Amino acid sequence: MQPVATGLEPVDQRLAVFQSGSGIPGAKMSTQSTETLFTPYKLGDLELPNRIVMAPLTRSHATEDGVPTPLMAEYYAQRSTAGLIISEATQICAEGRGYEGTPGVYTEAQIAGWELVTHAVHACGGKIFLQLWHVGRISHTSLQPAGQKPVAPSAIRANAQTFIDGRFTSVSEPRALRVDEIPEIVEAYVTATRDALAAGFDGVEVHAANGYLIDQFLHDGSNKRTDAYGGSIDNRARFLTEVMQAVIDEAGEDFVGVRISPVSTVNDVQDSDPNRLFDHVVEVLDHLKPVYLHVIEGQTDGPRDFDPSVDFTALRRKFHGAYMANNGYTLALANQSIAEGKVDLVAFGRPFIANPDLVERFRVDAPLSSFDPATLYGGGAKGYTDYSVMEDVSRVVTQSSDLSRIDSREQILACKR
Ligand code: 8OZ
Repeated sequence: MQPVATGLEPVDQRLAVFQSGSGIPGAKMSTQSTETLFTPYKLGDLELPNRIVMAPLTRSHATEDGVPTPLMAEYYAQRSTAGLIISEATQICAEGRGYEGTPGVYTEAQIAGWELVTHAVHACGGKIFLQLWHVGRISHTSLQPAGQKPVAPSAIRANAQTFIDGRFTSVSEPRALRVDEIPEIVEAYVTATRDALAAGFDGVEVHAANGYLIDQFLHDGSNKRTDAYGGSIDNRARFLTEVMQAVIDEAGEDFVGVRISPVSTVNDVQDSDPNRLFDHVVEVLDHLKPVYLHVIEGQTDGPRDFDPSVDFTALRRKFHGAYMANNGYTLALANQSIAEGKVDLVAFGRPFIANPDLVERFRVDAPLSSFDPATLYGGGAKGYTDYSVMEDVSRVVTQSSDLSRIDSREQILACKR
């Protein structure tokens, strides 16, 4: 007899490592509340029904022109039970593009495409922020306007790769931005914010993590400038500060979040003193008062204890707004961290790929499905909008004569919650 394909594979082994213990060295265990991932949360003006955030996930399903498609609207709507969705990283201008298939928010067609997404998510009762992105040097001349060099704080090529024509390719050597070009980029963040809000987003998140442009300015390995944007930590944080101030001036502080990755070395960023750098960055951000601080704890998509010299609990105490934690959280660790008051919101990335109903699965502590790495980037509906929800599984299991999956489009139209 053939085994019945339930669509429910074992819980992702990667996550099991973090199942026990707080994972944060030196964390206090004393103040314990009864709050959990399912305790509603007031984020600025928004009433979030739960603390489960869908983290930004690059899936490369936009058109060649960076236009979000109806399939993308379906994908996000399927995941709208998250307390908040943060969109995949979205380039704010043509020079900010570093990969094939990533969306933009700088043409009318792109903005109209995003409107489909926000309408679908809102129709299903969800909330969604747009992640604003400029890749800086993590790009290739073939992806840049007129085949130009990508721009960066300094003309230092990253030891990193991008994805072009279905293959990994080394990124190109960038050129250093002239100081008079920087205000234009800040202005592009402002325009993108305005257009995002016009497209119906509930807010925006500034991507200052993972070795992209803002992070390249922050780190002394990639920023060798001798002007007001390089040298001291204060100077290296100037670009982030200007972008945040301008975006907050446009949207209002309740509608702006920011994502950082203090110890991650992804995309070849290094710093001689990450502790001092991010102490300062968090102090600056606290002063600017974005509604949340989204922190990738540890190495991006890697171990949480990658660099134990940075104490995330201490970093969290410096920021007085909402603290959104990310990276390798399980249901147990998330609930424990919320109860201990260490975090307010928890962003889950990869678990949302194969579990569109992650919120429901967490509610009943159901096993999680694993995603297919072959369909992580690009392609069509397969491995994107066709992952099972729990009802599908119970239907498959209870009506063994009918093994077909419920059409996911049907699920969205019904907006089962
Ligand atoms: C994976 C592939 C391409 C880009 C990030 C925007 O790391 C990304 C990204 C992730 O923040």
